[in-house]
Amino acid sequence: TKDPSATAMSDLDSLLGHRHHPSYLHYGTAGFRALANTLYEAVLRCGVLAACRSHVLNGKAVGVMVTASHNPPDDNGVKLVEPDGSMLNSEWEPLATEFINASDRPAQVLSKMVSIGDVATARKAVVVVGRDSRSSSSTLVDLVAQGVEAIGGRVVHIGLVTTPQLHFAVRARYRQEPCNILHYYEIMKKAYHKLTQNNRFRASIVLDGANGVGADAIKGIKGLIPNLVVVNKPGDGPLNQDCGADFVQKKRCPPVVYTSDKHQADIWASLDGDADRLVMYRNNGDGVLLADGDRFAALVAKFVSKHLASSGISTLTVGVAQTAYSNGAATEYLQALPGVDIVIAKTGVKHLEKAVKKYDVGIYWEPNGHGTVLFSENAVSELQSLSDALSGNAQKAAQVNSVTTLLAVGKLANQAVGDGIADLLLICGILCREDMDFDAWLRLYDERCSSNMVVKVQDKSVIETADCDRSVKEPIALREAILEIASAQGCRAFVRPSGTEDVVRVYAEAPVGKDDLAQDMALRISQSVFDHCGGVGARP
Ligand code: G16
Repeated sequence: TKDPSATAMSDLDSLLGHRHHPSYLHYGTAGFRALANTLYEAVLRCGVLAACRSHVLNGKAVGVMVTASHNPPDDNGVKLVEPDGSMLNSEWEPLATEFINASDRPAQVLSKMVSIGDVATARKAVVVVGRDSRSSSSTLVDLVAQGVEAIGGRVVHIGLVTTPQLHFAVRARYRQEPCNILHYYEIMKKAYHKLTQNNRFRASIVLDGANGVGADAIKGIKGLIPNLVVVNKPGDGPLNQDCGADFVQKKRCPPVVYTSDKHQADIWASLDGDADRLVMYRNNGDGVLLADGDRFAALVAKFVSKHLASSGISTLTVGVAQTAYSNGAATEYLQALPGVDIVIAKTGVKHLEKAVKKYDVGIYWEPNGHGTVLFSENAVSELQSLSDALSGNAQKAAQVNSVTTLLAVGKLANQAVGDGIADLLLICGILCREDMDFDAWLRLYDERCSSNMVVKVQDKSVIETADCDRSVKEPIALREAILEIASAQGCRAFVRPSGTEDVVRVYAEAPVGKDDLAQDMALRISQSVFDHCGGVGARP
């Protein structure tokens, strides 16, 4: 008799064939990303991989999102989501990289983690698949499904969704809640009303949807923010081009609005292509006064720490995770908040998520606008028990108010991943409750000047970083150049290879009011990167 496992492996090898994507792909900051038309084979294999992951987790549904988020329209990507809605288990990342790149007998690679024959015969793997609005996404979804089904797994299609909606749906299924997008909106609406205590958010907002799926998804919360106008919807212009959260945050300038109407509002906000990031700003025509992810973290941490103190619960720990990009002034602000720990993590939500998981209330935001606040099971149950115990106690109204508020924050914030739409409601809800306007929010601290640049090099992997990307280990000449360029008082700078694009990112920070210095440092460091790491194209 034939060994079923060997048969399944050879069948799979012949389906997967030979690797033909042009370059070695890494499971990077947010999964695999590249030009969409180079990804077919990798995406098919991701379907197989996701089914295997679900199988080893005893048939719990795993998620696959087809998106390249903030990247240009011709790119696409794929990332895997664990059954509880978190990012793919980090032990599986190297396996994913090895499997996707194996040019010969790829099934052998997988068999290190799982017996392929078992997956195919048990037929219990379930994979929930979603996609963003890119024109290439439907084809890639079909390939994911083909990969899942090739080894007997079942696909649950949730169609066109934001990345956070996919994470939410996978987590909901795990918790035996309805795995659909209606449920997502219902939970948010209820929590928003609790948080605002049914008060109206008065300021007007123009929301830039980056010409992506977020501009459609926001319709689900229609009416919660009465003066909200959405611009840059799918089809208005190219995805993320000269608009969206990444553009506004990096360039510090307002988005292009692709329709001819003129818009004015108290506050502007930009989502990115798959709506997992949000930044807010005052738009003064040629520049912006930006509330980036650091400001979100500061406002949320201040609010949470105040309500924890007045809830009377002293046992819950609070941690805020930041990255190398976090502004020094934000770090100092957070350090001064009572009972709040600060931790630094490598760039990438997957690292921040891990860094705050040990806290009862874990707050993380990257300055690029990607973040959320996570409440542990323990935090929710302590708050819920106190809420039950105090129910109807008029003498403890302030305490009840704080407990109810914290529970609402934990429901409104996406508990799986950073979510631009949930974050918009969370920030508006907190501003409303605190009776704060946008300028008062910006006054929480004076941001230091910073500058971001990107440099193209032949091979970005020649750069090795240390200390959560805050210093360069290799090449030594680059390391020394950065130390020298950023040696002035109150300055710092670093470079790191991007995990989502084929570029090296450069960041420089200088004291308040020294914008020219920050820009000059970023330029000189970009030139060093170009000189020491094989720059491509025009020297910066
Ligand atoms: C992704 C990650 C973020 C990360 C960003 C940039 O964002 O989810 O955590 O900050 O890429 O990463 P890198 O600097 O390595 O290119 P998105 O919105 O594209 O999914």
